[in-house]
Amino acid sequence: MEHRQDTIFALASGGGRGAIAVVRLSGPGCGDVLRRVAGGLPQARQASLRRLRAPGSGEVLDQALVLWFPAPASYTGEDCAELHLHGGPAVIAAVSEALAVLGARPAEPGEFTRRAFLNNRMDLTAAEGIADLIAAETEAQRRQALRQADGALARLLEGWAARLMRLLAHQEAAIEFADDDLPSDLGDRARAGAAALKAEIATHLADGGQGERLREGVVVAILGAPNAGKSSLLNTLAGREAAIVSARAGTTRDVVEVRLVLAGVPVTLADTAGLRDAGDEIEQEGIRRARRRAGEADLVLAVFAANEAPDAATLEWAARGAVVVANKVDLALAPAGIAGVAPLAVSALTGEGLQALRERLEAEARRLAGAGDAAMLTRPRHRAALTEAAAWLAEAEAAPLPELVSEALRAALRALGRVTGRVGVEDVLDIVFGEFCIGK
Ligand SMILES: Nc1nc2c(ncn2[C@@H]2O[C@H](COP(=O)(O)OP(=O)(O)OP(=O)(O)O)[C@@H](O)[C@H]2O)c(=O)[nH]1
Ligand SMILES: [Mg+2]
Repeated sequence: MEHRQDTIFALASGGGRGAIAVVRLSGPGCGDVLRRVAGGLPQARQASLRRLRAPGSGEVLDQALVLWFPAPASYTGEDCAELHLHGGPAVIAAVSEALAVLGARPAEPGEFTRRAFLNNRMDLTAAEGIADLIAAETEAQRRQALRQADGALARLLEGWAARLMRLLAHQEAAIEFADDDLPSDLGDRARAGAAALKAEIATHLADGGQGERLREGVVVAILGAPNAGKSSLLNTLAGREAAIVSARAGTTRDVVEVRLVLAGVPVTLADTAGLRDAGDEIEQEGIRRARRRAGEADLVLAVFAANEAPDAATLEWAARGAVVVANKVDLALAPAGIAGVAPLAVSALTGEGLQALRERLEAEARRLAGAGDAAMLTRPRHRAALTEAAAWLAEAEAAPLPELVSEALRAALRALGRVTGRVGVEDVLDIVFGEFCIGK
């Protein structure tokens, strides 16, 4: 914040060689830099082809498309510019050098977006959405990030904040202007409003963590007895021989992970050592790792061989909501039900049932992580602040004195404001005076 008078620049496109490299600038010195390096200011928001020259020597450094975005209608809200250079490392280096000579400095990570936030071009959740959009690797992640960058979460939160602000205004009015001609049930209305808002926030908190999961990816662990065909299933789902398969029980020791995209959701599929009591110390360590991985996973695939009785671990995980898979149905029929649910009958060898297994995994991925098309909480800090806001609303609802209701509503508002980065309770008086015309 202390350096906001600086003019900053950075390579905005990826590193390495490319047809085009985009260098972006922001800050009060942008216009000056353009005049000196590009021979003048181009028309605002229109691409113009310019020769870029080194200050001093006047040597031509590149022929580039130059864009000029005067404040405040720019990404950062400051004067901004873009130089679309030829994408060679020497071009980028020479132009960067020229910009530095003219007094611009390299930007710090995230500094453009930070300035956009500080200049009220976006709230914190939109800034996070942009970071997520740049990091998005799958379709559902992209959708969720774009929605957040577009302000969907901010709008939800600001809607709640506006409601809360009115409740607070009513409550304050009831306290401050008790003798005036105000409706007598203002305090009751504030409490009822707090209860309704609390319930609404609670439904968003009860989203099963979908938004966070979609950002982070879903972890699915494959667990079961030795030789059940776990590694074979991992390989078919991954479409490559990621794990060693053999007829010997106890082949897999380490956890073998592959990354898949299912229903637009990034999924880490983890194959683990077959569970049994026998085996050497290496196998036993593998089994410990298997159990730990399953314990941390979002979903467990409990696999057993259809030609053998389901093992204890399969029965246990079935009871805990695992997806139960009977493999090797080319050798025997799968049992009708385990913990009351028919297992998915598959054969990693013949391919039977694998399409159904894949579809089931896609459905589970969607259930766990959503499709990215609602305004979701995507970070623990959103959840923490909303949990706090809901707690303060509960406090407001139950508070015995008007002043305490008021204080709890203020605290709830501050908690909400932390998520968007716009903490403000000053506007309360505007509402009080605007709505009730107190004192005219
Ligand atoms: N008939 C038949 N054989 C299978 C099938 N799936 C796997 N196998 C065979 O079963 C044996 C064990 O397969 P793996 O995939 O290594 O089994 P695993 O569960 O990973 O075994 P561990 O790593 O030892 O726990 C291998 O010989 C596979 O070829 C199947 O669907 N049908
Ligand atoms: Mg294995």
